[in-house]
Amino acid sequence: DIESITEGATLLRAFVSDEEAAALVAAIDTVLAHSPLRNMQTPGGFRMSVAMSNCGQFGWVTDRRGYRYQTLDPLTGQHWPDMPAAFVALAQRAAAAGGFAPFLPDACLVNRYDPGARMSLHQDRNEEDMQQPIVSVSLGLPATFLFGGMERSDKPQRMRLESGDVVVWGGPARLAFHGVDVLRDGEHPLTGRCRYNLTFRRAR
Ligand code: MD5
Ligand code: FE
Repeated sequence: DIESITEGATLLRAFVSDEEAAALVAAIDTVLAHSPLRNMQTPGGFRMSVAMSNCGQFGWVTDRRGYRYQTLDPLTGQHWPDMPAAFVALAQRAAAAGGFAPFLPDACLVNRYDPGARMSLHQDRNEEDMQQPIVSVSLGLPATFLFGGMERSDKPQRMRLESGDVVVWGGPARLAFHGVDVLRDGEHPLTGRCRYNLTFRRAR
């Protein structure tokens, strides 16, 4: 089913079937075999609790020098692996359902949350064209997503995101503050003790 979160943001509950989800996790494993997960450093010197990697032409990275997109994986010195065809197809299908066709993602950030991992409130503002949406796909353990407002001080709305849920973030919601609450321990048949989130972006 399709739910509007706010203007420009659409929640597609159970958009990914169990069968498609299993294929996505297999494709994630292939991506991670080339560009492994790592806990990046923030510019302030903190280690992120979410483990990250990327696929596609550009990858999002952070280190002491700042946040940015780059074509090379700093861990391997190689290009990020190609975006699997199943990723691109899903991102385009979801963007269309959210009213943002055509969408040609050139970056996919792979986030893995282990129990205890969280993402503090932030805005995604390293992409060139803020008219392009971000498509976010949740797999595995459920999470409490924090959807804030346009000011960091706005009290966030809490939303449970489950495996197979997809959110298309565009329009005025594109620059809203958001985060993910501490992941609770659990076991999921698809992923075991973790949550994956794929975020599809148009970086350039
Ligand atoms: C996650 N990841 O669940 C989220 C999903 C990230 C990140 O936040 O930066 O890797 S993406 C959620 C998102 C993107 C753009 C705008 C908004 C939410 N929003 O307006 O709330 O790992
Ligand atoms: Fe974000």
